[in-house]
Amino acid sequence: MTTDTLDLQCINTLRTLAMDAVEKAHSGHPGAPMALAPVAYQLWQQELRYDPSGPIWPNRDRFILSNGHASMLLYGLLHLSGVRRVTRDYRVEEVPTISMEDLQKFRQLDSVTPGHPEYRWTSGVETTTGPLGQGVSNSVGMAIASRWLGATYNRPGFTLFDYDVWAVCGDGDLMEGVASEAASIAGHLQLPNLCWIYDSNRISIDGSTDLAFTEDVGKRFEAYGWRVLHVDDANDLAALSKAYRTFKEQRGKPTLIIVKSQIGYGSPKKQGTAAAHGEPLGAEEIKAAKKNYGWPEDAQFLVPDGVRERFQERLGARGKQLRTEWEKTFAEYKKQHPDLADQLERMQRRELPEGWDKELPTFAADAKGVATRESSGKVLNALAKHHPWVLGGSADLNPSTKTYLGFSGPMKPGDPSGRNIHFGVREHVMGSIVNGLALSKLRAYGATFLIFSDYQRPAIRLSAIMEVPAIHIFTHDSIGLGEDGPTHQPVEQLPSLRAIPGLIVLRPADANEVTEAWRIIAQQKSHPVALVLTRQAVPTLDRTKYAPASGVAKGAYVLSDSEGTPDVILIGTGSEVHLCLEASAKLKAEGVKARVVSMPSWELFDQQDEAYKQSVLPDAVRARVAVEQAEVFGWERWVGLRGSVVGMRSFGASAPLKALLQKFGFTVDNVVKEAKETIAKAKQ
Ligand SMILES: Cc1ncc(C[n+]2csc(CCOP(=O)(O)OP(=O)(O)O)c2C)c(N)n1
Ligand SMILES: [Mg+2]
Repeated sequence: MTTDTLDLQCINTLRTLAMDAVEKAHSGHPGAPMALAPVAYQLWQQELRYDPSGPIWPNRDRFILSNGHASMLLYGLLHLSGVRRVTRDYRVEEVPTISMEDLQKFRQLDSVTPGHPEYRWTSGVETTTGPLGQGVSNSVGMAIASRWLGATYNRPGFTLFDYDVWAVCGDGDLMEGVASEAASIAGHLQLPNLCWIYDSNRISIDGSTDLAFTEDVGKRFEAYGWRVLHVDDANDLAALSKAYRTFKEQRGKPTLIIVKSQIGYGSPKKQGTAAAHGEPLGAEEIKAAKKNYGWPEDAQFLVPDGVRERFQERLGARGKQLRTEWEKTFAEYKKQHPDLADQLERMQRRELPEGWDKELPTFAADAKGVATRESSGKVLNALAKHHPWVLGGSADLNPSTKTYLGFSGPMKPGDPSGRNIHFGVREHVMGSIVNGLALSKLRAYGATFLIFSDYQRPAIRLSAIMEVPAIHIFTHDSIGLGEDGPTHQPVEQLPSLRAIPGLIVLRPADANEVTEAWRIIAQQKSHPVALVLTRQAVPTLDRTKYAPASGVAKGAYVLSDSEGTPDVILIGTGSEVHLCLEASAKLKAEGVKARVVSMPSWELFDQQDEAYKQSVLPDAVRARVAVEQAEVFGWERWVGLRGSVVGMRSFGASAPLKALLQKFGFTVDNVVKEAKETIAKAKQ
């Protein structure tokens, strides 16, 4: 068999596997894989520096399928190239990540072939895609990571990091706003190692892109500072190769390759129509398409002889050689640069570097205190100084979020080693880039005002689904920010972040709780964190008088207690904890026994055993008052039906802080009043 015929057979295998799997599942998207099979095949076989037998080799090229609805294309590639399964503790097993049986269980319960590709669930999937625009946005984070790692860890004679990031995307991806943010910052940073391959089939779900998407995408990307290449036919392997080569040889800026394709290629009735997008082709149409491919019409899930071998001898052999050479280089590097090698080994296992916490500050008691954003800035700098792969930035709010690393410089197009990333006013892609950096094993953070968490919620959610320890920092966390008014005052954001499964929300009460919060953040391996901080000063509590801040690790702890069983428990978070303390003092003076609980994290508290939970919130005390400058939603879980909440039930208002606290009831008198009423109610 000639080379060309076998290549075509491999491509048609990818196509027919997708058609058969979608048909068997009675659901899925056959059309894009049918069209894109040659595009992905040529890339994997000719260019991708990837070793199926070592799929977590750190310098591998990253391949992202941003149009995640075409998941069967990726599953087919992972299957045919024999990518191995990797365990949660990073062991590569002698088992394929996707077996033939797995392909046949496409979209079924517990299978490793879910509807859209999921990182952590299926080895070989580099990021979770499906929400259009996210994959390409993650790719920018990965490309930044490759450059930063190279600038930080490569040494003369040791090129440890120079990998490329390839992302396949569709019309939908490029219609999404987040992809525009991503392309804009990638162009600004002149990322030379980033290549997006755009499946320009001029079809999306509603039909022709003439209905809603008619701009000149190429011109738009040129304006962003990208190189734009064109391939007029997705089946033209030589033209594809030429474009891939141009990307690799010319560099200097990111590359967009616009590939014209026909969705559902080969299907006589559905090719080029939206009908090939999101449903099985049907038995008759599949037969007809197979006939067009020169395929046995009745064969199902057929992998002809020679196909797997072809993947082995091209992608497999090249990848294995590159990985083996890299490992040799790394072994030598380890001898000459043992400290750096140690960092890289820990990084790859998501472990902490030696001495990471040695300068974490403790803050002296101070009644006037300091904003938690301020103390967080100090703690972050102290952490990052001894934790070399902590990096990040803000969405154009550094002076406000206090997230600048003073000892490092900005990341720049010509100098990718800076640990301060200026994301610009691009909150959404900041979240997605942070995810891309976290997927590259860096401890990345992005910061903005809590109100704008809404602008990056899709990325926060995905960091939780992917179980990556992304760090999302939010300052100006309540109506307490004052005069900027209700557009800037978060109300429902805190409860809505708490609703995201797996996300740890931390709202520390004072500077020492901030230190403890960062201690917890640093130790995360598979949970993203939202760190919620004040704009305004809060007292630094006297820890000789109150319980130590290490209680933060348990999510909630008794900060100050009454003698004997309390009449009421006041539960506060963040800036409201000191208010609870003041109220408890007043209650005490009036003969009412109050306990104060600081509850920086619901999620961490929920993970504690029953005995601990009871020790903090005993069933016997039903009079409980939660105090928090946020929508009250969800607090009944902790205060119970007899409890009450001093919180927000409306949007805020533009006014000086004092007036707002008065208006919305965040005063000692109001908390005292609420406590007494709750005690009375609980007795009924
Ligand atoms: C953010 C987001 N919005 C909507 C969808 C639902 N959706 C899935 S595919 C698709 C159309 C995508 O069109 P295109 O990228 O051109 O893919 P093609 O049909 O050409 O394969 C839509 C709207 C989604 N997955 N993500
Ligand atoms: Mg399309």
